[in-house]
Amino acid sequence: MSEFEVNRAREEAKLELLFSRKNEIDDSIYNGIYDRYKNPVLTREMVPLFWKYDMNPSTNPHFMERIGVNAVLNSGAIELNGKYYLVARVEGADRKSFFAVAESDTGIDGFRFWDYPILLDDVCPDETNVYDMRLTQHEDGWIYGVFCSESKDTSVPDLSAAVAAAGIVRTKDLKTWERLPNLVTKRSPQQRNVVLHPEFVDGKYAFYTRPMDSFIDTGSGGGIGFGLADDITHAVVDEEKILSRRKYHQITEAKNGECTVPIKTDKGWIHIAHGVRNTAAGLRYVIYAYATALDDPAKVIAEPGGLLIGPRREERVGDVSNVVFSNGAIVNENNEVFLYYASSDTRVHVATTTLEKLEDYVFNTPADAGRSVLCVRQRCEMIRNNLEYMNQ
Ligand code: M1P
Repeated sequence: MSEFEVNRAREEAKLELLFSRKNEIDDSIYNGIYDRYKNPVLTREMVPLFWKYDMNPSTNPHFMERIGVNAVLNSGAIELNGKYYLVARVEGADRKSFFAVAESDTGIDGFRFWDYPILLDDVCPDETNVYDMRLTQHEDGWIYGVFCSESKDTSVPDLSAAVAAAGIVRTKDLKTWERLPNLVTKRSPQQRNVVLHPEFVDGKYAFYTRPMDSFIDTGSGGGIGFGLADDITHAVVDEEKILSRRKYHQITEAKNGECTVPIKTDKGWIHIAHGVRNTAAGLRYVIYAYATALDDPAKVIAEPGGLLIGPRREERVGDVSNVVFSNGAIVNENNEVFLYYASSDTRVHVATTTLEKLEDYVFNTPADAGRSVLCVRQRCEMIRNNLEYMNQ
């Protein structure tokens, strides 16, 4: 066999092994709220070989990567006709991200990318990078993808200065995508982590926003915002009301952002979000949850204290270490919840739970008491109750 044939056969075998590998719950990391799994559901190793290699031996005798892939991370998620779909952020070796659909029968393993990534309409000549698409099955009949559209900020001399905006696309089948104008938020110069609510609110399209003064720092942006737009084809939000606030010495201190499309339950909308704090080792991203009223998705009714998912074990290391980030969840017809999250901007995992358990977590976890002494009191009360009950 030629060098090309040997290398190709080995790499194909490795790929097939990854696709056929069954995923299992990792019992060693129990918390009763959700299950983590032994394997990630998507990694850079699961990208089709023909996305990276020239598959023709006469032009690529060494079977050498021509256009590499660096990472597969923050993925939007949707269930359609009983199949689980992720619209993953794929980051090329050239640092440019793009979107690609991966499909699975189970939601926990066997994710395979479709043959082609999504080629967006080239409507923004200044747009350099796109990432982190949230998929909303809206009651108007469309599936919307809202993502970060990043351009260079040419108004300042800093080479790294950038502007983040919310790009909007829509589709019915994840195959044909129509690009709509980017969201305009009148009061906020930059936006990232924007999510479209699945239902009309007061007859309007409702967005969860994340007002920011600059590209990295949210600055005066107080947290996750909420605003209404009359027309999705020219979406403009005049006012943003802050619902999940950044708070001193809580997990949201440095910044936060809406993660997934809110999940409708009998008790309210359950929101999955990320919170960021600064540490000597850099920013640390965790995932948290909160709930808003069914009849007013901008009114917070439950704020469980602390993190829901934090980076653990190998999740803690990657291109941007100490990060978990989510932008997609699926609730299937059995009320099973599949929460997709990326670790350290490198690979995608799933955590599974049920709607009932998620509700229990959100509505029965005490709020952050705000100060150590109050948190210890909170914990002592539970210990006292437990000891009384256990010693009966
Ligand atoms: O690197 C961690 C995350 O940083 C950004 O999130 P945020 O806007 O909240 O800071 C995003 O670029 C995200 O893609 C990335 O995972």
